[in-house]
Amino acid sequence: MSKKGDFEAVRKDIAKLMHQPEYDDGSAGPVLVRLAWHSAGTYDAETDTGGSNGAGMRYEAEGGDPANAGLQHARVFLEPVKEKHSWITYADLWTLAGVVAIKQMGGPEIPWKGGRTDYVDDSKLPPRGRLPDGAQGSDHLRWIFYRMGFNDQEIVALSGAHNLGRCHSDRSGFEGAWVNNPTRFSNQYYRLLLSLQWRKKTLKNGIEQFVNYDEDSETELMMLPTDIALTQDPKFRKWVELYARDKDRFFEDFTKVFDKLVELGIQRDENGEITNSDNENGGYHA
Ligand code: ZEM
Repeated sequence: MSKKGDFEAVRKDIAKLMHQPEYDDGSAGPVLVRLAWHSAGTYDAETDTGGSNGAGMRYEAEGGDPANAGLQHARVFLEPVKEKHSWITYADLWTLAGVVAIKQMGGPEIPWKGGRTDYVDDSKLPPRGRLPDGAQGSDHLRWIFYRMGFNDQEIVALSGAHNLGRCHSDRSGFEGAWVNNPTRFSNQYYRLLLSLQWRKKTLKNGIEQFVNYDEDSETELMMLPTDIALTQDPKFRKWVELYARDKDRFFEDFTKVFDKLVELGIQRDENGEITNSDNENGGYHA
């Protein structure tokens, strides 16, 4: 148990659980980043619903969304941290875990502020279907991410998270990793998008993805149709080209956009206190 508000202590314990020899590529990092993203990526700016506040994924309505398949692994990894630092809310823990994981995997230091609550306001529950579908193209990406308030540059910068982790046939139906070292944060994803030949492959389950087989290393890398769309749409492509050649610029832009992602729907006063968390006043502790 740490003192309430000692986020440093929590960060240390998250960093300690990163190494998972029995799990994917030996690391909990990528799935923790995906948990943070999916907890926040339900936001809808127009109705001010969804977002990381409330940690709605603990409940079936959101947690059972097929788009969230596999994220229970991330939540289970974090459970001992929650037990030890019981004062932290899940909404803070999940977003902080994403930020710590990115740093631990060699990525940038992303600013992070706490204060989210775990109170769920029924009227703000996001409907299913708000997270992107990898089988789609650029229109779909714009429709999903503009809803959250992101622009084309931000969509491409956020997609750089696909430097990390892999697809699992029993979760999304897609299969494989985007890069050779999927636990090292870098701009390799953009470089491979542009430098390799990607051909369409239909998996045994009927799902189509793009693959590149490298004879020398005998490894097959993959891209989702939405990843390939970033190279085919000229407005997206110019950012892919920039991030492929300028890693520092990618790190800088990724930092800003990931910070924006985990703050979606959260209003703070000048002291950084969240002013719109539903807690005692109106929300209920689900
Ligand atoms: Zn992902 N993502 N994502 N993503 N993602 C997967 C895995 C990971 C899309 C998508 O369909 C998928 C963002 C954006 C988008 C991560 C981070 C971020 C998988 C594989 C799919 C299918 C899931 C599986 O089978 O386990 C689509 C269509 C996106 C639209 C652009 C953004 C934004 C992210 C963070 C900023 C990460 C880290 C993973 C790897 C997870 C893991 O378990 O290894």
